[in-house]
This record gives sequence, C-alpha cells and structure tokens, in this order.
Amino acid sequence: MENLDKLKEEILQKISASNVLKELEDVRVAVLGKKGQLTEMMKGLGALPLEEKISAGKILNQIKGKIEEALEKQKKILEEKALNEKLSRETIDVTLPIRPEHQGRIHPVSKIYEEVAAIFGEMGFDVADGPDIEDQFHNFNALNMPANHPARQMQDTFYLNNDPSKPFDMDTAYVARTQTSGIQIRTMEKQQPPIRIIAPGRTYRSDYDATHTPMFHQVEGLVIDKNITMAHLKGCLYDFVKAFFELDELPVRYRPSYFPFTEPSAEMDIGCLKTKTELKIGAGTDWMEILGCGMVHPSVLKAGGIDPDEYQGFAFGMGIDRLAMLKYGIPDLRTFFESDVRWLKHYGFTPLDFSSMIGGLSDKGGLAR
Ligand code: 2U9
Repeated sequence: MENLDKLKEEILQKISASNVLKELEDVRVAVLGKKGQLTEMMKGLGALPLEEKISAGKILNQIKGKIEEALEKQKKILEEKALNEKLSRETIDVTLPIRPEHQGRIHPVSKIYEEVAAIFGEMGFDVADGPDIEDQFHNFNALNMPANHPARQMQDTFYLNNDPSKPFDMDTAYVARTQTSGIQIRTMEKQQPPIRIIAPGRTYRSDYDATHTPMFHQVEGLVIDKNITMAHLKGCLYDFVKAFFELDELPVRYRPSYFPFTEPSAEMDIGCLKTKTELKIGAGTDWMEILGCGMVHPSVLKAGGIDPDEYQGFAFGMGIDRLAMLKYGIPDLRTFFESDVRWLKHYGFTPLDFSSMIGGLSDKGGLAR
C-alpha cells in the first residue's frame, strides 16, 4: 500500500511538472499506455487470490482515476498555454501595408475632387452632376453668353453635330461642355433656393500645351439664398483655401475681373513664395491666382427660373488639374492623361487614404507617398 501511494505521488508529481503537451503524453504512455506501469500492475492482478485481487483492484482503479483526472487537468492547462504562445507569435501588425501589395492608385485629380468635396460637404454643400455633352442653352445662353457672344469663340469650343443625317447646324449643335455651369442651371430649373451645390466634372476646350489639355477638370460652386452678399463669398472661399492647403493662416486677395455670368466678378489670389526651384504656399510676398468667382448675374438667375429681386447668389470656379499640380508638385499637365503606371505609382494615392475633414485631407505622410 505504501509503495502504491508513493508511486501515485510520483506520477502526480511528474504530471504537474510537465511543461509541454509532448512531455505529458510521454508520462501518460509510461503509466497508462499498453505497457505502462499501472497497466502492467493491473494485468498482474489476475495472479492474486480473489480477496486481494478485489481490494488491490479497487485501489489501483482509484489511483488510475486520480491520474486520469490529473492528466486531463494538466492537458487543459498546457493546451491553453500552447495556444497563448501561438497567438503571441502570430500577432498581426495592422499598420503594415496589405499583402499582396495593392497596385491600384487614386489619380491626383480624383484625390483633389475628394478633398474639395470633403471641405464643401462639411460646409453643407451638395454635390450635383450633369451631362458632359450640353445644349448651347445650358452651356452658353443661360450663362449670359447669347449667340455671337465673343466668349463663345474665345473658349475654343468643341461643337458636335447632334443629327448626323443633316448638315452641321451651328444653331442646334450640342457642345462638349466648356465649363460645368450647365449643372447649376439645371439645378436652378429643378429647385428653388436655398441652393448650395458644388458641380465637379470634366470640361473640354480645344487647346493643348504644357498647361492646357483638351479635356480638363473643374469644380464650380453655387450658393443662392435671400440676402447673400459678397461677404459670404469671401468668407466661404477663404475658409475653403485654408482647409484645402491645410494651413491655419493664408494671405488672400480678391482682384476685380470679368465673367459674363457674374457681376461683380473677381479672381482670388493666395500669398506664396515663388523661386526658381520652389513654390511655397502661405509664405513670402508673391501672389498666385487660385480661382474665379463673383455674384451671380441677375440674367443668369432669371434664365434658371429664379427671381433676382428676391434672391441673390455667389458662384466660383476652379481648375482641378492646376490645383493638383500645385498641391502635389506635378510639373507637366500632359502627364496626367498618359496612364503611365510608374507616374501613377509615384503621384497616386492608396484607396485607403480617403479624404475627410476629420481623418485628414491629403494624409501627405501616408503610406503611398
Ligand atoms: C452659374 C452662375 C455662375 C462659375 C464661375 C468662374 C468664376 C471661373 C474658371 C476657373 C478656371 C474656369 O477652370 S477654369 O478655366 N471659372 O473663374 N466660374 S464664376 O459661375 C457660375 C456658374 C454657374 C449658374
């Protein structure tokens, strides 16, 4: 009996001293396996007289029970330990770029659209859309540029024959829109003020050099309500340029200008430092034109079905490609449209860096750039 007790204690000791599952399994085989210590002893019971067989059998069974219980308990402990070790070895660094590395990039023009929409979205503007192929009313007449207005030629418009079965007719021809303003006219036709929209989109003019491409991108904006003044225009656009260039302070000035669709009209300049090698926004004593703007001409309000005696508004327009060149230091506009994947990899943005006023507009320190 004493020997059995000692044996039991020894085995229990070995079980609790096992550090890994393999070690524990070895103990189990050595004790309870086919040729295990306890198994052999149980086999030996058959040779004993009946009385002893019964009492020794009972004791051996009790010991076996205890050992099995201890093995099970230790197994659970070691399994949990092994799992924890595996988990700590397999920790995932969620800040690492994904594998396989994503190849797609957001084009700088799309990035600027996102940024502009995020800023004006925060100010309560909706994003409106319209057709690239416009009729002349929405592209010209409604914008105070009647037939034979010099601006129609000035803008080097692409005219499209809208009925190929007939000879080209200048009066009814459609145009590839020269500005996104038709979107605002269409919004005015559908909706009475208050109106607060931006109108982003592709625009087309027959022009091609390092700073002009036949297709380019614009964002225009329109605000119409009662008692809208030039002060609203100035405050809104000042907040916009500061947010866009991610600066707390930025000198701005408004220069008088002329557009047929706004009166008065102005161009907005931002303060910058221009050297041969560098352009620094918000520093220095130079000025750079950034956008055009003005109070919506009463004739334009009328053309959109809005009473100019009751409502006023302001509008603005900017070239997105130029903004992308400026903000991200891209020297040649033509490269925007060459679909060179090396260019895109260099100047593009990862899809995960989407722009928001809360998460950061451009995330210039992000992974892709
Ligand atoms: C409506 C009324 C007024 C839109 C405006 C500008 C000034 C402007 C240019 C900037 C550079 C075009 O991309 S660019 O070449 N645009 O300076 N655009 S005000 O005025 C509107 C538009 C729609 C109904």
